[in-house]
Amino acid sequence: MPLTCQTLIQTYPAAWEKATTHPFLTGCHSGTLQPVQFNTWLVQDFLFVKAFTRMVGRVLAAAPDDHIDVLLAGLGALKDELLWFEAKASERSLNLSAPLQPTCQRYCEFMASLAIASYPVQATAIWAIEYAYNQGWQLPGPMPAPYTEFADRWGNPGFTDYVRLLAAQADAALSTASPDVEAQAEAAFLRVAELEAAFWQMAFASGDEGMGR
Ligand code: HMH
Repeated sequence: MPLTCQTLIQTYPAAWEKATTHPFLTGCHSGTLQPVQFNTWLVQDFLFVKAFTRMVGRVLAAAPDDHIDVLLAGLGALKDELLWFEAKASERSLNLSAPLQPTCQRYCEFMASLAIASYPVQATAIWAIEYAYNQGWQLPGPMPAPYTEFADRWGNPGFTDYVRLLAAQADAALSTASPDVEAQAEAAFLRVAELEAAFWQMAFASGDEGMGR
């Protein structure tokens, strides 16, 4: 039986749960998150999305003809998303040319390393990255202001459909993959899960420095 996205989720429920549930997200839901925590996430996620956009561009270059349309739509949405991040940062007077924190840096390096991976591995990673936010922002339930629009960006029905199309494309690519490529796709999925959990923790922990905690 070929590897599929659904198999990955079912095989590694604990890793996926850590990727998609975190006190950062429940803190948004309950209103207990501190502004410094959210602002750190906002700036680092802008830097992340810039690197992710470059990754999707590279994957587009490797994609079969019938996968171009979905990836191109994804890139169109990312163009809008980068402008939206700039607007949100400006509302909060945040500096988007801040340095990457080590966890964000690690995630960006992982995405850069996928340039030499084969297409089924790349397609699996893109799906996992988008599905993590699609689930993570929705799982706590409706988010209060000012987080509503953030939850909606990755939880809206159009984005959910896009993630389903990404899963279908990853499944199609995996259906003819060798056992070695399957193993690489599985490793990429687990790496995304680990980096997602670390990314939430990076933002959640900010503000703790030098406060004796
Ligand atoms: C860390 N993972 C992270 N940020 C994002 N914006 C997404 C996934 C979804 O694109």
